[in-house]
Amino acid sequence: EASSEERTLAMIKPDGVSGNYTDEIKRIIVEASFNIVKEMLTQLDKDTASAFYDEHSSRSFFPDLVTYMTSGPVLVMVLEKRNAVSDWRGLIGPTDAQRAKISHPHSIRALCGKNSQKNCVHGSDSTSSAEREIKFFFKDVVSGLVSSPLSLLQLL
Ligand code: DGI
Repeated sequence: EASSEERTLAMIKPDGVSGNYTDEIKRIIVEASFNIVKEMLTQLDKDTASAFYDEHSSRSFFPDLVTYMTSGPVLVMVLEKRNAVSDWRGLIGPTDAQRAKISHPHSIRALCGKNSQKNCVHGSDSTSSAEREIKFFFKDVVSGLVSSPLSLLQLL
């Protein structure tokens, strides 16, 4: 029933888009019974990538992470199904794609990730993260009022 549906934020990161994995990943998404309710192809700038990963801002890998995330277009999607958050995390596999190839060989990160940074896809890690991240990318179209460059892209 509709009330048990849950939403999560998924992203195909720059290496996934440039490596032409978008169609295969979307096929996996649809076969796993997710609905793709919103999608947006966009290029993250430094401020946007930094804000998205703000919780990691003190980590040593943060500058490299921001450089990577701004290195090319990303495909941002809102996915919907029952247990969307944990089901999508299960499909993408562990953060380190090298590990994923061994422990979760059928996961998406095993398919197209390279290592713990270039790991091809993102998934919200909790329902509260999902809510924040969906708002982060898709909040700004209210009653036809456009208030940010991101939402302009969304309308194209
Ligand atoms: O939720 P995840 O993406 O699985 O993992 P996370 O929230 O711990 O980290 C977010 C992103 O930060 C991850 O997708 C890639 C990057 N990252 C995490 N740990 C490392 C890392 N990048 C590098 N270079 N080294 C790391 O140890």
